[in-house]
Amino acid sequence: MAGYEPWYEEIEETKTEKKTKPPRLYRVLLLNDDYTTMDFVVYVLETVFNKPRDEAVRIMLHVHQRGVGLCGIYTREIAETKVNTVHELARKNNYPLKCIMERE
Ligand code: TYC
Repeated sequence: MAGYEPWYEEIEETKTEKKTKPPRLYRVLLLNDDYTTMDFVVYVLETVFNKPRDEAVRIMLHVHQRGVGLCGIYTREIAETKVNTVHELARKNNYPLKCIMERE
């Protein structure tokens, strides 16, 4: 085909791959408080963070004993959505549960 040079496309593709930076990642953390029930925290870890029951219990107990615990590591939009979902669920159920995100 006139004017079609397949080797040119390959060079362009390689350049694109090199320029694409990996997205920034954020840790999503749960904070302890004296009022939220352990069952509710386990429920949040299962439903919002997709943790199996045994891991959800382990994370909940870690937060209860140490004050803070890691729920997962996500890109910014996903981390923001998880934090908002936790706060919405907590508010609807009258718990003061707090969730924060921080740069990896
Ligand atoms: N400390 C709470 C209690 O004794 C349980 C709890 C665990 C609350 C983890 C919040 O992120 C939390 N009922």
